[in-house]
Amino acid sequence: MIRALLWDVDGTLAETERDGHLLAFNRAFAALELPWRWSSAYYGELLQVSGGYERLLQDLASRADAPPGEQARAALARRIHTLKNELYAAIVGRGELPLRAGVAELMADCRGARLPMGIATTTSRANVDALLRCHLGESWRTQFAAVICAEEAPHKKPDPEVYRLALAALAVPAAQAVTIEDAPAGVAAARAVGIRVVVTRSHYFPEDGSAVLAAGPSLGSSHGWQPAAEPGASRIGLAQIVRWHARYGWE
Ligand code: XBP
Repeated sequence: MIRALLWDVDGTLAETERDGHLLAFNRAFAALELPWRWSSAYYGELLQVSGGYERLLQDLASRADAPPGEQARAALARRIHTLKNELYAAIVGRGELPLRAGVAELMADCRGARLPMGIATTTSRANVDALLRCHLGESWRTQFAAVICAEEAPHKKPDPEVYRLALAALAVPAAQAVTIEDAPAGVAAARAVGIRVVVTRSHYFPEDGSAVLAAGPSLGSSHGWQPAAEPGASRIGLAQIVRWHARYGWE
């Protein structure tokens, strides 16, 4: 039995890394008259580091033209990161970042079944607010029983803190929750506390999920899933996730 469905945000609800954060980082560099630009391939490598601020620190540490001292680099990273998040919110606010296929429908399934939903992300709360306000409206927060972001969980994925806090807020045991994730760090964080994971592969994380409930290309299609989804279904709905969860319980 499932008693809660959790959602990761970046890459899972929308292709936020490719179509939002990367653009916003590069626009922040330009606005601050910094000569740096991140390519899509390089950003893919930087995504090994969770957290936009931490990603900036990692990049600055390898640049000969970055400020030499640790404190100066941290201050610059803070400035860039703040501006990046403003520019990200602007991209989202203009409606340029659609939800991934099947996301709105699965949320509607949960609401229809009165299944509590939670957000478990280590992105900043302002970014989550911008994205969900745009797609679910001003009162988006009321649709989620728990919303845990970087502010509550500063130890970022793969640290399990965010999932531990989400389970506590939902008051649901790990074995009765399922989370939707795209990245190995998120899968590791959820699994570390015993939450079963459905992986929707994303642009930067196209690899197969291992040791997960199911992995596939998109909630918007029943094709390409492992284990296979019910034939004939047009998308991955709550009933399919409940079936995968039940099957896992028997093995
Ligand atoms: C994704 C992240 C975030 C975003 C950028 O976390 O690592 O850092 O890339 O957001 P999750 P910030 O997969 O848990 O959603 O700049 O706010 O960190």
